[in-house]
Amino acid sequence: MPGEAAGGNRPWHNAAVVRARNLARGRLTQPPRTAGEPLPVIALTRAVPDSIERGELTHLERSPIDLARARRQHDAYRAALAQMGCTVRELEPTPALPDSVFVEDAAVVLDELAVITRPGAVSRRPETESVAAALRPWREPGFIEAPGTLDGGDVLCLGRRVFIGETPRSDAEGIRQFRALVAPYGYTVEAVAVCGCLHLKSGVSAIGDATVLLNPDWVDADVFADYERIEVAPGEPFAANALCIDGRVLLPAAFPATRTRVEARGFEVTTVDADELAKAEGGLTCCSLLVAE
Ligand code: CIR
Repeated sequence: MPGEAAGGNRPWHNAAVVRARNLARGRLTQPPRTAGEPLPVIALTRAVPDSIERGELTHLERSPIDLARARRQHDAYRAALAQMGCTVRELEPTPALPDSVFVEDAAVVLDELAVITRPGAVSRRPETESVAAALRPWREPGFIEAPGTLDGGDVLCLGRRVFIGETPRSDAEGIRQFRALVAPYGYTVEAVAVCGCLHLKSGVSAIGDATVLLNPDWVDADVFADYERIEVAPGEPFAANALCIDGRVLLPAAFPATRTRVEARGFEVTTVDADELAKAEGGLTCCSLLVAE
């Protein structure tokens, strides 16, 4: 947990946080780090619960999940985050909540506050309480309240522009409430249609603040005309969900052709096997919450 920082009781407003934010967003404004030097970024994760096979599914047929393999892949994911410089911390396990490994959906962590969501799936609503408590030392919470719904997987932040997928999980009221919470800090919020996948970030993710990786079959590429766009390779529709930290990109190993495309645009790519959690409709961004210290 953070101690008293230079910013007094608002440690998230100090210069180190601005630096960390830029790192987390992939801006290469920092001098090269010594290999192994940690970033001021905490990655919160939560263990794969025994109950994961009973999780929500929207666009996939249910198929058996090999729990041991899912846990090995989750461990490798955590190791990759550490390798990328994050300090990885585990939230309290919640074995009875089948989708609780997908911590991204319970909160959206911005520099100034953490928006605690109200997930669209009723079974997922109990996940938020422990996430809110865990984030409290770093960020003031703001809450999405009934009747609004919002999943963190629908929220894509590119600098001060926030895009939110209007999906069965995130409704107009949830988006309205999110906008009201973040507008005082200078963020704008745009609702985006999503078709054919679970969340907005299943179809488009940020590679830094200036580039997006997207699947144009699921998300209208024109919405992101102001950004450099990289399209997923044919035959790899699920490759659009990548995690970018400090300009380095983490992609599932199952998408080599998309990896080649991302590398061709100058990004360093690391891969992890993630196909077991993908059976539960989870991608890479959804298994962590990144907090700039
Ligand atoms: C769900 O349907 O809610 C989970 N089975 C998967 C959530 C994945 N979350 C994400 O991509 N942000």
